[in-house]
Amino acid sequence: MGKALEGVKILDMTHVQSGPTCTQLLAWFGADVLKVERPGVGDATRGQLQDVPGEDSLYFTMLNHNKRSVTLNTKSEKGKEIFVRLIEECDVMVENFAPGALDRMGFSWERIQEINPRMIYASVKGFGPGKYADCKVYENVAQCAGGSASTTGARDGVPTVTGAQIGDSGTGLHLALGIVTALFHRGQSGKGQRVECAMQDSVLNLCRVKLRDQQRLAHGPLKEYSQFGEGIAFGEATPRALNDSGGGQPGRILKCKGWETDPDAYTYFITQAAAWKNVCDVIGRPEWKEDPNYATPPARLTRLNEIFGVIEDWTMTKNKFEVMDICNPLNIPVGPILSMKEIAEEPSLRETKTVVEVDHPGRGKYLSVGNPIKLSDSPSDVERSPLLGEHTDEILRDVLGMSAEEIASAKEEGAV
Ligand code: CAO
Repeated sequence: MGKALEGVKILDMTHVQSGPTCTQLLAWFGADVLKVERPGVGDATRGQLQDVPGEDSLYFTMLNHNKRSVTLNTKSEKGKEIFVRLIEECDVMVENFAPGALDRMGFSWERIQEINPRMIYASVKGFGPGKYADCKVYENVAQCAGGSASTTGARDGVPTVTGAQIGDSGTGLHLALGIVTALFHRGQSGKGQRVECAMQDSVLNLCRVKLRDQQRLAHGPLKEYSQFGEGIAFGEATPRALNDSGGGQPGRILKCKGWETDPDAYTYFITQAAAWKNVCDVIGRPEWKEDPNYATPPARLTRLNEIFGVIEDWTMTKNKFEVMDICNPLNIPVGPILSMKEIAEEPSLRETKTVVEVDHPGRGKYLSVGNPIKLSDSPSDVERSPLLGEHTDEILRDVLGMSAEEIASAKEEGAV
């Protein structure tokens, strides 16, 4: 079986997390991703948060699977010559340098189009055009500027960033979709185009339900938020709502057996209207099924703290997996709070290759997250990340047709 993106060549000028997540996804789908790195330096994450001294960090290895690494000094004259030839040979160029970095190197979008009109040129930046366009941006800044932090955390606590890397990996995902869309379009038009994703925009896209709530506020309080039932007035902006469900079905994180000593002994419990009668039976409150104070969703909204308190009295008698086993067959949506340790050890995630073990010549075996997008006819096995410049000779020879002498001379000049 062939891979979906076989034959697509990606000139990968990405570093850190947002760009590399994008090109890693494309590599998993079969694209030939040529990661360009500065000679002797490479992607800064190779050396960041190192757990095995002197070896590529997990930060790097887990974001750069299935790629080939070529070292190239794109600021030297010879390096620029080689870079132009790579632009001629590739279908897509991806970068997430600080604003203007590639222009300063002499490779503006106009110049890239001149070299290869079929090129799809994809960039991640912190902000879109406007007054912040020149800013350097990292994950948490994007979470703050995209509306996530102001709507995450406890109402009376500080704005909070999430563990999910929605600014970096989230933007990488958006960019990957932009690239395959542009590739599809090129099939008809024959022309490349520019694809740009701002981290602020991507975070906001993932937070759109909070902008929904901002507009609902103009028409009255947000009744599914706990603070409504607690009689606390709403302000002008969508508030933080701790673990309240983001949708129309009230939900909370509740303690389970063992919570006193296990920080992850919790379940997420949703009182979906359709399953309400089953909830009443499970928690030993069958009378709530007919009681007008509890029988309908609107009646329950002012009593959520009491209702979830009673449900929690029940969940605390079971461990989080027992809660799942009991509720699932009754169509009550619940989910255990899984620790990273539990996820790493979960057999079903290993079976689907969502969690994979990878062998690396320097650091040995480590766990990674495989491709979460499964295509029925296009397998995507995870291959280890490349060492710095591991494929330089191979790429210069096979992709650009350079002779051994030319490669040796480029090395002598410090261009590769
Ligand atoms: N040869 C020669 N020079 C190279 C090179 C190569 N192969 N690869 C990179 N460089 C140069 C760049 O041209 C740039 O030089 P100038 O500053 O002289 O133009 C320099 O290396 C470093 O680029 P940078 O400014 O992007 O790096 P930084 O560490 O200072 O900033 C970051 C990092 C992430 C804040 C910034 O790149 C950025 O804002 N990117 C866009 C937003 C983004 O993706 N953020 C997510 C970060 S986590 O995923």
